[in-house]
Amino acid sequence: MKNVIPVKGMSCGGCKAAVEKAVGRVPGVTSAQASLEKAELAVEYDEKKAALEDIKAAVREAGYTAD
Ligand SMILES: [Cu+2]
Repeated sequence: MKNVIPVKGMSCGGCKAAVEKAVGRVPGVTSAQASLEKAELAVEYDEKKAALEDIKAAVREAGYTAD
């Protein structure tokens, strides 16, 4: 399953890396690519193991806003 989530609050490469790392740790996530320019996160995951809400929660725990 692929999804794109709007993420607010990323302002540099460190933020991008932090979001990707946090989401990459969610079980079932196979790919996480954040874009500073678009203020979004492209994520691929196994929907049997991870829910979109878990991914958003990981973004929020890292300190950013996920719609
Ligand atoms: Cu930053």
